Amino acid sequence: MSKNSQKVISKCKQLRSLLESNELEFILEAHNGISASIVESAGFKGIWGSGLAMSAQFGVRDSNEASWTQVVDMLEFMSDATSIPILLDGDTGYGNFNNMRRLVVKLEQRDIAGVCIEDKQFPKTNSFIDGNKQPLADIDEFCGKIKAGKDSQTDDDFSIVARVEALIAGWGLTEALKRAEAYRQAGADGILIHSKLSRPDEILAFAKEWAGRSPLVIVPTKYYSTPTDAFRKAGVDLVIWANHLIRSSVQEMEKTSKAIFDSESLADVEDKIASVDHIFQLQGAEELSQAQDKYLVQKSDIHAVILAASRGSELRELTHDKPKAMISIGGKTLLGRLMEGLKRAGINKSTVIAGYKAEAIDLLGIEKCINEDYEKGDELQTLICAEANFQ
Ligand code: SPV
Ligand code: MG
Repeated sequence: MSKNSQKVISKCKQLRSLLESNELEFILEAHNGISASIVESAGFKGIWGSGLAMSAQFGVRDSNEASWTQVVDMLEFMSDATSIPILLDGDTGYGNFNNMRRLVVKLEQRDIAGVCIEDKQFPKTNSFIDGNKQPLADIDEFCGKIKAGKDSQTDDDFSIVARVEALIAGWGLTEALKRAEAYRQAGADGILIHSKLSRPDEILAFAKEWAGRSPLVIVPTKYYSTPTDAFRKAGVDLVIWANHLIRSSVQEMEKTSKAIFDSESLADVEDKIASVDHIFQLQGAEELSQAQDKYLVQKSDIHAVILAASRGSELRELTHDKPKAMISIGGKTLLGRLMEGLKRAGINKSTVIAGYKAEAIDLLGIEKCINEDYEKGDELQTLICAEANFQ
């Protein structure tokens, strides 16, 4: 299939397929543009826009201290940097049904494929901080929020996942199932059942009772040692690895900053960190330089040739050990002055043709050609020496 006839599958459709596929699927947390593109490069089919990770990278708490528009602005960078779908951790929807409606509209505008909202109250706090003290939302109010979100989406494939916090808050399996069923009936495209236990028992019990009524999503942060196959067998549809890039980058940043501080040098860290070229590559620098070649007519395309081969014997002893181009006037050589003038005119590439005392022409950053026959004083011949630099 030619490139142009390839059908691009919308991000909303891609996320919906992950939720509804018959395979167990996985998405990984990202918290900014570069981490999002790393998730995609690793091969993941989707991104979790984690509230914990995004608030952490802003340096604030996971308690709605970052405003929802700050979150959405960051998501835009993440979405622009990638071609896989993002499921936003939308906390409680940042308010009531009306805030939820506006959130969905703004997410669709920025090509975010779906949002997960949790049945807690605004402002929420992370489920792993005093989970059982956290008040849950009223079921009917939360169902209204789901309906309002579904009624606001313009793309049928935009997904709203309802996150059940009953197990986190210590309300038990029956309450969790009751809530999940109510949210399913309100129109949720999937149910995220969350747990803070280090064993998967309550999640597996939930999955058994849920019995595939709608796509089931889990976040095994605390029960991480459970073999993934157990989730597969339990009929889970989507696993969210929720915070592992922010945690790994924090650990590396701490190590690197301590090493640089302690050693007052970069020598020990240089080969332990990503190269500057790798950062350029992740930023897509290559594409920009191709685009520049295509669209930007630059003065720097102009290549100057400076003929500096002759001695300038009229200047006698002044040119005893250097060509006239290297005579200094007011602390600056003639050649240096000329190069500055070229730079000011936007001409950054020059070839200097040296001959007499060529070694004396030692200005930084110049490209030098030598005319061995400079004594003939044939300027055309001098010019020809630069021919190779114009291939
Ligand atoms: C997040 O990644 O922000 C989540 C998942 O909500 S958790 O932190 O496990 O609650
Ligand atoms: Mg969160």
